[in-house]
Parts: sequence; structure tokens; C-alpha cells
Amino acid sequence: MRNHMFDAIRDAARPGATFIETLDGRVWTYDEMLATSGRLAAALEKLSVKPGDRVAVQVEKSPEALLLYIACLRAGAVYLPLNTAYTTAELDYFIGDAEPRLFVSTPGAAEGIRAIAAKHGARVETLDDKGGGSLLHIAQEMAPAFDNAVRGADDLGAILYTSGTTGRSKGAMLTHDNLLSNALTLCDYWRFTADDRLIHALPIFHTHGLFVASNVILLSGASMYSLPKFDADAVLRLMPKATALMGVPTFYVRLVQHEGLNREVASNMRLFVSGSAPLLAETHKQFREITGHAILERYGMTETNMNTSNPYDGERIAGTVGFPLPGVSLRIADRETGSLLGVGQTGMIEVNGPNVFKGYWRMPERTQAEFRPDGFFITGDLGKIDARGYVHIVGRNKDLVISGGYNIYPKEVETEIDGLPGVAESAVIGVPHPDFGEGVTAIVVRQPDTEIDEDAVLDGLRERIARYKQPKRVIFIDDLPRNTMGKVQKNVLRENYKALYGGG
Ligand code: MLC
Ligand code: AMP
Repeated sequence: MRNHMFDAIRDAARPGATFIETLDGRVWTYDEMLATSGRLAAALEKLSVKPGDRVAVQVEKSPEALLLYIACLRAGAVYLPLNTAYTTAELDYFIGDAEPRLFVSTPGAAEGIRAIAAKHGARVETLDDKGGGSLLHIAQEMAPAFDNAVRGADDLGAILYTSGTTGRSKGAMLTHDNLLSNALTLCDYWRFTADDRLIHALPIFHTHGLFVASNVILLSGASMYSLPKFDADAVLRLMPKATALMGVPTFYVRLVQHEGLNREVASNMRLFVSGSAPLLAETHKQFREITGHAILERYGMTETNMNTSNPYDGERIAGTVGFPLPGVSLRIADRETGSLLGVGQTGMIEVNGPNVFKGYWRMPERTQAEFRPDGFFITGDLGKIDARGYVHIVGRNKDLVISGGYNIYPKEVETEIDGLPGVAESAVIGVPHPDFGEGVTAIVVRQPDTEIDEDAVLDGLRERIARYKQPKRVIFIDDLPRNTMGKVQKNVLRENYKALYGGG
């Protein structure tokens, strides 16, 4: 193969068929996908992007943004998507760490980014969600036929940053074959064909929306309705014309609350997938009662793509994430010793397979620490396998909050809060939230004789960390509960505040 991932995309592309349709009825065919991604790849080459160079992209969701991902594969560049919610302070770290050759931003944000990019030697070009921006301008001058870079199975296709337990984000390096093998497995397991029409309402800067949703459509030659973001009204309007939806649990929580959801509106749909965070059994049940469809829950990670899935034909059991996908080995091991555990025993979930990433960008020690000597990746999720082989996720061994499908590492938020004047210390926890699953909550201890309040804490965080990481509530207490070792007892705090948002 000349270009491991792109060759497969090109081979699946159906001449004349629709690839993307947007809410305003604009259509991008597979022919346009090939031509525009070729022009964009040529533009990257013109901008001196060489195979192996990183291209950081922080833009609004649009068909062109997805074509830029494909263009990066074709040019041999490493695609590095960034959440649009990241603040300038956060971007400084990512650009410094990844050292991209090129940073593609929205026209509105470009000025603010230029200074940081220049500091790290990156050039800035722009892309907007209306088909404009300097990068597309350059691409329009290029020929659509592009001589694709030679890329093998093990070459990097993307780096996705995942927040770090120590506060520093880690870039997960994903190879062409990590992406291709997992997408092909999912196409097969979930029975995707060229007749499918996916409602794509996820962001395209994370694994779920970029690799699971988009790659599956590309590799089955199917089409998607692309929504700028999740909107329950729009999803329900599209359902009668669509066949599949992929979403985080919040999508389904909002859909079951919507009066427009019923059996008839969902009758053309064949598949509803949920993942990125635990789906409540209650939501699964309500959705089934209203529509007759059993949501198919699966389990994945940025580092591993998808690991397990409930079956397409067999029983989809609420509260489980199904079976290891074909080609993926999954085992449960003792947290401390690493010795393997038996049926029904709870321990660390460890995985191995062509889906598992190559390591963390420029962090060989962290990489080594998160793999067992026999190559299994230690996920940080706690789980068990039942007698029928279904995997259950029962908790996390990592201090992590998942809110609306986004991961927030408390350490990062605590470090920012602790740096504010008047704060002695803080503990950030996730507590049940009816919409987001978990709500980020800060428990703060003031310094003696200071008066810092909730608004002051939130004001202090506004420019520092992305909105979704900011606490929904800040609570002040006199002392954090600690165990005899002096460690903050977050379990006690989670119990004390479990009803804060009306959940728990
Ligand atoms: C938005 N807000 C959030 C939030 N999303 N706060 C906490 N958690 C979130 N996830 C903020 C907004 O900035 C806004 O702030 C307020 O909450 C209410 O916004 P909203 O309009 O209700 O939110 P909305 O835009 O509808 O977004 C909610 C959402 C979105 C759930 C649709 O967050 C989303 O699309 N999440 C998907 C995340 C995802 O793709 N995860 C996959 C990761 S990959 P204010 O106060 O300014 O108004 C992965 C691997 C795997 O995990 O297995 O898939
Ligand atoms: P991310 O780092 O954003 O890729 O998030 C990956 C994490 O999301 C996993 O390690 C799990 O903790 C969690 N996750 C993903 N899918 C599920 C699921 N179906 N149920 C429970 N947790 C999930």
C-alpha cells in the first residue's frame, strides 16, 4: 500500500454518491471529497508541511474541516485536532509540546494565536465553517490530483491530546493502522453499508466524532448528515431520513426528555450507539420503551479507539459495554500485582490489539508506565467480565471526571484554583448531574481571613481553562477530609455532595 489509511478511504469512495449533507441542504459528494482533500493536501505541501510534521487544527466543525483531516493523511502529516473550547493559555502548552509546522485556526481566533505560534515556530492559516479562510484560498489554486505521501501501517496519522492525571496533557500517537483496523472492525460489527445515513452531531476533534463516526462512514462509502453540534430538534427532524446515530449519553438523556421522540420518528433508524461515558440503565430503558430500539453501548478511549461493543444481533445489556471487538484482547488484572483475575472479579481493564496506540508523544517514561511488559495497555478503568463474557465498567482507578463525554482531570482544575489569591487548597470532584452525567464541582478551603467567593473562583478560571472543565458549582468548607496518610478523601466529598444537582 502507498498510503495505508487513505488508500482504503479512496477505495471505498463511491463516485457520484453523497458523502456529507449539511442542515442547510448543501451536499459534498465522494468525488468532491477526493478532489478537495487533494487540493488541501497540495496546499499543505506548498506550506512546507512534510510527512511526519504535525498540523494542529482548532476550527469549527464543517465538511471542510473533515476534508482537512483526510488531506493530512494524504500529505503524510500528523493531524492534531484541538477542542474549540481550549483557551489561549491551554493552546500555548499544546503548540509548545507538539511543535506543529502549521496551526489552522478560525479567522476570528487567528490574531490571538499568531504570537504563540510564532514563539514555537508554527505558521498560522485559517479555515472558517462557511468554506472560507486562507487555507482554502491557497487550496483553490491547486490541482485536485495529488501524489499521496507514502505512509505505512505504523506511521503516525494523528495525535490526540488527552488530559493527564498529573495535570499535563499527553499526546496519544495513533498510527494509520490504529485508525484503519478499528474503523474496518466497526463497519463490520455494526453492519455499516453504503446505504447508511448517519446523523453526525458530535464534535470532530475527539475519537468518537472523528474516528468512530467519520471513519466508519468513509470506509463503508455511506453518507452523513453533519450538524454543527448536538441539537435534539434537528436530530429528530433528520431521523426519518437517517439510519444511525452515534452519541454520548447526554444525547440520549436529552432525546428521551423530548416530546418529539416516539416509535414512528425512529422507525427508519436501525442503530443507536452510545459511548464515551457510562449510559444509565434508566436511560437505556426509557429509550427502548419510547422507540423500541435498544441503544448499543460500546467502550473506547483516545489511546485505544474502540475496545468493546454490545452485539448487533445478540442481547444488548444495559449497564454493560458488551464483548471485546474482534482482534482486541481484553483482560482483567489485579491493580497492584497485575496478576490475572477470573470471571466476575473486579480489577484493572487491560487491552491489546491493532487498535492500541503507539505511545505518548515525547513521553517514553509515561508510555512505559502505562503498558505491561507483555504489551497490554493499562486503561485506568476498573471492570469485570461476567459469565456470559460481557464486560462491565464498574469504576475508574484514575481521578477523572467525565462530563457530557468530555474528560476533565481534577488535578488540572485544582492547580488553577490553588493558584488564585485567597485559596488555601481545593479538591475537584464529579457528582451525579442529570444532563452531563457528572458535574464538575470544586470544594475549596479559603486562606485564613480571606473572603474569596464562588464568583471570584469562576472569574479566575475563565481565561485559563476550557468552559467545560470549569466547575458548575464551587463549595467552601473549613477543611478537606483526609485519611490517616493525609490523602484527601474524595469518596467522602462525593458522598456528601451527591445530591447537589438533584441526582445521586
Ligand atoms: C458544554 N458545556 C459543558 C459541556 N458541553 N459543560 C460541561 N460538560 C460538557 N460536556 C457548557 C457550555 O459551554 C455551556 O456553558 C453550558 O455547559 C451549557 O451548554 P449546552 O448548550 O447545554 O451544551 P451543548 O453545547 O449542548 O453541549 C453538550 C454536549 C457536548 C453534551 C452536546 O458537550 C458534546 O457534544 N459532547 C460530546 C463530547 C465528545 O465528543 N466526547 C467524545 C470524547 S472521545 P455556559 O455556562 O457558557 O452556557 C472518548 C472516547 C470514546 O471519550 O470512548 O468515545
Ligand atoms: P477519553 O480519554 O476521552 O478517550 O475517554 C476515555 C474514557 O471514557 C475511558 O477510559 C472510560 O473511562 C470512559 N468511557 C468510554 N466509553 C465508556 C462507556 N461506554 N462506559 C463507561 N465509560 C466509558
